[in-house]
Amino acid sequence: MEQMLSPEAQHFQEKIDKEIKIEPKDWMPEKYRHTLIRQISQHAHSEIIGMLPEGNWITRAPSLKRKAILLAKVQDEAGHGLYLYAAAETLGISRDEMYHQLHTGKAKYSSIFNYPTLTWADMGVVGWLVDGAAIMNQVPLCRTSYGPYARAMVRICKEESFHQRQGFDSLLVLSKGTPGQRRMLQDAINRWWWPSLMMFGPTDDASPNTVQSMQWKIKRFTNDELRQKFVDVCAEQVKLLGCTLPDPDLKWNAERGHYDFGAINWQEFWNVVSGNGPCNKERIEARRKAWDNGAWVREAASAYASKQQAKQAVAAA
Ligand code: BYC
Repeated sequence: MEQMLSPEAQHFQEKIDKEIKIEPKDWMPEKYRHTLIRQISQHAHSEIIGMLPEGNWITRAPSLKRKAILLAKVQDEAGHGLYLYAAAETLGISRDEMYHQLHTGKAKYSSIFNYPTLTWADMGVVGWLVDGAAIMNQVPLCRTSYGPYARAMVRICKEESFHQRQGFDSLLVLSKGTPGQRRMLQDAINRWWWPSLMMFGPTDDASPNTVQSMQWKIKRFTNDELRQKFVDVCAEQVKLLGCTLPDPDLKWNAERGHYDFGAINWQEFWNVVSGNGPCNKERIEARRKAWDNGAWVREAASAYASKQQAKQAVAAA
């Protein structure tokens, strides 16, 4: 039997169906608010944690040009985190609470950032595959039903596209380099390929949130649909690098009009998501340390703000 919706819930779903954006002061089901806070805050945390594996290479980039590009990219990720935290705040959660959830392990962030960046080739591969997967997932989010999230995503996607292009550009250079550089490139692809596929989340039949999020148009494509698009694109792009993807089952399927690909190790995925990946502890420790070391800045800023307020109150009296 179809569930009866309250008049507000009915009006809400009609707006979604007509592609009218939901704005912060509009009525929304509590579960919609909760799902958005979960997804947007996890997305913000991923951007901020994502700075760590890349920051690892700023001091070791092979030229001034590559260092400047990497520095700018890492700064962009901080900006993305800030737009997203601001979008989540419009739903009634404070930034301090979101940070607390991250630092105590209550909130997730993308599994991908729990893998180490071992060589310079990893920086290019992260740009190509990780930013590439991020764009595949995030371009549809520019049309997500919640206005502040959709608007934040427009700018983020422009910057992510640039990141992806610079990653591929640096790999093209390596691909024309010495045999050692080509080996380093293939090794980085081998290590990042499968974790990149895991970024899209569990398969649709194992994804508890997809059906409702599609109905609310928070998500515009399912995890498996986006993963397949990503495989199709990468299977062609890798040829330009003269490299291969580490999947013996990767094969064009003319009937489906898509590449078939091998089985993903979901045990590894859940292991990483539940806190036991190669770098989970190191990542959270780095964020906690940054939070603690920044305490004096937060205290000084709020002391300054109270002083200014007091001054203004005296002037107004
Ligand atoms: N890692 O029901 P599901 C980036 C969790 S890119 C960790 O399918 P949903 C960047 C999921 O949260 C990366 N956890 O969930 C790129 C859920 O747990 P809870 C960030 C994952 O939300 C380059 C459970 O598994 N991008 O930031 O419908 C440089 C069941 O999953 C993962 C975004 O966040 C994962 N890979 O779909 C720098 C994009 N996958 O919360 C930075 C926005 C799933 O129920 N997010 N889980 O306990 C989304 O599009 C969706 O949230 C997802 C998951 C497709 C990721």
